[in-house]
Amino acid sequence: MMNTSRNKLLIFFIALSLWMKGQNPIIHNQFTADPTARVFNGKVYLFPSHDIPSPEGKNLRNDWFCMADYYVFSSENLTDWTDHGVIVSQSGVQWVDSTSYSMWAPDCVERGGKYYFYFPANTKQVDSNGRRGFGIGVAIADRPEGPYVPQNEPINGVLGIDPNVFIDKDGQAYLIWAMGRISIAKLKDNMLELASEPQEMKGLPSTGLKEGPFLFERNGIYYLTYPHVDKTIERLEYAISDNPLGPFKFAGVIMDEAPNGCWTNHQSIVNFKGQWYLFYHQNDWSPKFDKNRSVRIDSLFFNADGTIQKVRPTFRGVGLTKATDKIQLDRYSRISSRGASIAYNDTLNYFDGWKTVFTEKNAWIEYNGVDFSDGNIKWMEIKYLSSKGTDIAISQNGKMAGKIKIPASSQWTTARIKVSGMESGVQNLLLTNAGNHPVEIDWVSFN
Ligand code: FUB
Repeated sequence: MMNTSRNKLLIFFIALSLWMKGQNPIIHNQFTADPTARVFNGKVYLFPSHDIPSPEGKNLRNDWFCMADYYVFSSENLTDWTDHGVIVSQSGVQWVDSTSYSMWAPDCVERGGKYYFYFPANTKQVDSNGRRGFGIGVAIADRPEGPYVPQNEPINGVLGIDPNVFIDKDGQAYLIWAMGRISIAKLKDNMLELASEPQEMKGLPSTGLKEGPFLFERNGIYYLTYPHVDKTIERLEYAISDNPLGPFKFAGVIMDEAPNGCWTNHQSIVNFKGQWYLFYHQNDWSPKFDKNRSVRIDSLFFNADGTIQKVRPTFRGVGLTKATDKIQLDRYSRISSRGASIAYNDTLNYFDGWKTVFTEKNAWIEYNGVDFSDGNIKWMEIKYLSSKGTDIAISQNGKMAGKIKIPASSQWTTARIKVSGMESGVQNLLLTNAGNHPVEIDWVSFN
């Protein structure tokens, strides 16, 4: 009895520790890539690839993608993410070469109360040239979190990566995948077999790699989105049609090439509670190796004619942050052009995150969407380093709330400082270095 309660308590604390906070990147405990987001039962479920550094002694390239399994995450508010753990791994699927670490971009859809998880991986079987091609497999569950039971064989007649399943309004399901070009075929009602011959999706740019298809429908327009190497690295583009089978017509760029040079990008687009979101990836936790990526979210908007407005990648991402949580100002929504910058806390451990660095008086940083509705704020906690100390001015929604003194400290210190005049409600929080000396800030929090 004692043990059962203790176990329950342990599970509760483990579950708590698995909560991750919003801001970009959104998952903080591992590398994640190729995000497929789906809305199931009022929550957003994220089915990403799981990049890892190549393990030693496995005869693997250490400059290439390395993925052994899939995790699933869920969120009710796009800010707090729960990690539900591994759902499928290369050692648990009969047809997968369990030494290949090739579990690339997946997808998951619901049909008739069952969840169908589609994933590519190298097959055990070799072709006539001794190469192992990519098959696409399916694992089935009763709940989005799993447990998932993989089929013993990959889908017959499909060789490729980046599966995407689209179910149209008439109930017809389609499987779309990439392999040099982007192909589509109808799926049978069992969601496990092709119901038509694969055909190339026509109307996309004829040169440059295209992969990562994600098809969705809005107001009768079918949007085929895909990463494309137009110049040297991938950008996100889309083409439109009045039929899921096409032909499609190139319609524009959704997101330009990553400013940090990440070679790949990969997208999904969902509507959650009336707002459209773009899920994509860059390599924030691994700035020197772009095969260890991390998932981000930004809001996406349509023009009145149905075209998609270009999305600018942000650090701030989406969702509200509670004033009582640690507010990572370095995931800012705006920053002053002089005297303010961000830097990694620890360049030997990028997962330790970032800090805000103010080197000049009047440098400022703004973090929008802070929820102060928890009540009467009296204190600000701040983790900082400032060898001479300084003053910090705090504004909410452009209105000065007050100024606090930061005592000198050459070590990272967490100080609890009295504040007054803080408004409740959702606020854009802006901190200014109002003193004459530099300061570095890891996070702030209010209570
Ligand atoms: O994650 C491995 C591959 O990189 C994916 O399958 C592609 O879409 C690209 O993101």
